Amino acid sequence: MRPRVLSGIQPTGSPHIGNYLGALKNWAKIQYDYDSIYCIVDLHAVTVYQDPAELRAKIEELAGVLLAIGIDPTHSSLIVQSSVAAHAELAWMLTCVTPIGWLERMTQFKAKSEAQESIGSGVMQYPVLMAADILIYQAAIVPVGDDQSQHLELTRDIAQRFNSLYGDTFVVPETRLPTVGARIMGLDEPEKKMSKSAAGSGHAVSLLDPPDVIRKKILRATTDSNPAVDFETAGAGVRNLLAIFQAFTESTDEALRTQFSGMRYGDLKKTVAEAVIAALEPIQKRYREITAETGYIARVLEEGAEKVRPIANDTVKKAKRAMGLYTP
Ligand code: ATP
Ligand code: LTN
Repeated sequence: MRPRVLSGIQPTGSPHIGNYLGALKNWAKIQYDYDSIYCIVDLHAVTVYQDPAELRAKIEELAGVLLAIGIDPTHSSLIVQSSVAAHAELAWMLTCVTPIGWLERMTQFKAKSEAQESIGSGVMQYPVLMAADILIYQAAIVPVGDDQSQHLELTRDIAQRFNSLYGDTFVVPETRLPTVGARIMGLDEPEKKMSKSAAGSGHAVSLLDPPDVIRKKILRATTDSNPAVDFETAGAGVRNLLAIFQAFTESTDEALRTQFSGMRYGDLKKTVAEAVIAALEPIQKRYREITAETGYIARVLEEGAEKVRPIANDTVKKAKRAMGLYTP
């Protein structure tokens, strides 16, 4: 049997080029070599308040985008996390083997808990649920962006701890990062990672942004006080634009240097904007086709869930047995 791949994305905000270059592009690429399951993690989204009607709409929109970027339901299972109840069940079992200290150390937890006065305890449990998403399918490989590396390390620790307490139950998964584009930065704030939930209209390029919006956002991107590209001294903003271009066009380091060394920032931005527009055009076209077909997305999600439920239920049964929980 082919090794299994699992990854997830939250249905919050609009998926952007950081999500695409850090994770989604890889998902589409590796689905032909592995048994792949891709998950819209709505239970993770509600760790912070979401408007119910908006969340519902975002789940379908995201499913449409995932199909449009090339997730092929005849090769991969595309699922919504809450439609496979066993994720939440396994998360409880894993919660019980996870020391609180491990969760308090997570940088995402620290950032989220410092930003708000009162938070739901789900914000702390977030990485345990993520571990459940992965371990429940015995996934060997998890393709994500760099910001998820710490959560993946925690998943490995949880799997190893469970295995050593209760006997070999879970595959210990490996993180798969892209070589270029693992951490795309905000266009307006190149010190911060591009994020769906960040405020500011110039922060992220959404995968569904029309060409004139993409152009405007990239032309306004923060650079530095140099006039033109110098690979030795370029600041974070310029390095980010170069990374976006390289990841979209798959240029080699050498080709990138030849093309951009000494190029004025105005021209750099125009070149990057046109490359992004060209890469997103076929995705947007497919998105329009997919969403025009009534009922297609709902069908794909239902078939996906049906296909993976037996795998998830098997693992839960195995984990219950290992822990001595009642399994008739
Ligand atoms: P939010 O801001 O709501 O947390 P997000 O933009 O961080 O959203 P997620 O749904 O948390 O998006 O992440 C989906 C995938 O995209 C993950 O694999 C994550 O590592 C990757 N990813 C997110 N942001 C970036 C980025 N700026 N660069 C590269 N990869 C990213
Ligand atoms: N926490 C992840 C989303 C996520 C995920 C997963 C990623 C939830 N479950 C399982 C990989 C595997 C994020 O991108 N913020």
